[in-house]
Amino acid sequence: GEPMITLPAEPFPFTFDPRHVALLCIDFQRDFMEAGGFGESLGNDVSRLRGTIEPTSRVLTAFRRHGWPVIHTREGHRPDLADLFPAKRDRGSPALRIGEEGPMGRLLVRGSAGHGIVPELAPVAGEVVLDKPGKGSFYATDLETILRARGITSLVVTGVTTEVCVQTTVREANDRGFESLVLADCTASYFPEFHRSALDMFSAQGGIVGWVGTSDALLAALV
Ligand code: TIU
Repeated sequence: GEPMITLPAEPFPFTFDPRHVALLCIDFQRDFMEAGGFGESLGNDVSRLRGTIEPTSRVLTAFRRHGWPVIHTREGHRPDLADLFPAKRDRGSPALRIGEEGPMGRLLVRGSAGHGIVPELAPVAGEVVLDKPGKGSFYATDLETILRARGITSLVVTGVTTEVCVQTTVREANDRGFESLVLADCTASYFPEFHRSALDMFSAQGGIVGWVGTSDALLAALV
């Protein structure tokens, strides 16, 4: 069989079995990354996230070349908003609330243009696309079932934003026994200091939540 793969990471090298790895692409949606979406409605500078697209695209290409599983998540709600807690709708005094009509359609509503994944990182046939109502990717989804059904034990994690949906997901994964390598350059926050702190929180205390690495280190280990 294929040998194990090891690459440099914090707090120590990350080793995974290529037969049991998946790439997680968390919420690379236009609503978070483009002007006129939900992220901007909260007062954020969405341009801060766009540097993730190029390195994540290279990692996606590598996973596709190897035929390894790719899972895309999207944060969003049913058109009738039946799965939207009032507290989530009302918090943050957004200029536009979830479900209201914006330049890219209804904010964070499944099926609207803004809810879609940015074209550069669009899913291809055979890849899982997972809709989730919360910040974590395990809450109220079948992600754990999908991973266990495929025997996946290791996750390479990319996505936005680092301290919100990425952090929640990686903590949820850790508690379920999955080992996560978070790629620092394939994740980003509207707040650079939160990005750095979240990454430090993953790898501190001997890797209490997971590992942190870079796309370059991963791609170098895959050749
Ligand atoms: N606001 C923010 O930083 N993030 C989110 O609301 N969702 C995700 O992180 N996907």
